[in-house]
Amino acid sequence: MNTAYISLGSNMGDKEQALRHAVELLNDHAAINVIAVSSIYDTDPVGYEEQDVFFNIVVKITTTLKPQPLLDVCQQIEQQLKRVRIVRWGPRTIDLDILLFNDETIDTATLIVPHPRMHERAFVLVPLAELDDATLPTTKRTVRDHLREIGDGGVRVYRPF
Ligand code: A4P
Ligand code: MG
Repeated sequence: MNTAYISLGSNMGDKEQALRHAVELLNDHAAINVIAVSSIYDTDPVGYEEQDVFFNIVVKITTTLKPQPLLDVCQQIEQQLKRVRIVRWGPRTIDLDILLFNDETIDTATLIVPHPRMHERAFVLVPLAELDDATLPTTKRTVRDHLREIGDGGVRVYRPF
C-alpha cells in the first residue's frame, strides 16, 4: 500500500463544489482511499496574478496504484470536471498535483515527484503541514522547515473541509 499527498486547487466557478466533487471522485476510485483532507484555504494567485483567488486543499490518500496510473486518475478527474486551460498558471476549474508518493523521488517525462515547486508555495505547504510534517526526499527538509523559510503570506483558512 502506498501513501501519497495530492494538492487540489480551483479558481473558477463554484470553487468549493469543484474541490468537494474532486475529492469524492478520488475516494470513489476502487484503488484509492482518502484518509485525510486539510481545511479549505483561500489563497492569492501565484505566478499569473490577474485572476481570481484560489481555493486550495491537500488530501492524504492510500492507494495500490503506482505513481503514473495515479497521475492518469488525477488527469481523468480534471477532464471530468471540465478543466479549461487557456493560460499556463491561469484560471482552472480544478488542478490536481501529486506532491509526495511514499518517500520516492520520480523524474520522468510526465511526472516529477516531489512536485518541483511545492517547497516554494505556501498554498501547498500550509495545508500539507496541517496533515503531516513530512520530510521531502529531494531537499531533506521538512514541510515546516520550508514554511518557516517562505512564510505563510497570502494563505488564509476559509473553513474546515
Ligand atoms: N506533471 C509533472 N509532475 C507532476 C506532478 N507531480 N503532479 C506534469 C501532476 N502533474 C505533474 O500540468 C502539466 C503537466 O505536468 C502534466 O501533464 C503532468 O504530466 P498541468 O496541471 O496540466 O498544467 P498547469 O497546472 O497549468 O501547469 P503546472 O506547471 O502544473 O502549474 P502548477 O505548478 O501546478 O501551478 N496559485 C494559487 N494560489 N493556488 C494554486 O493552486 N496553481 C497554479 C498552477 C499556479 N498558481 C496558483 C495555483
Ligand atoms: Mg498542475
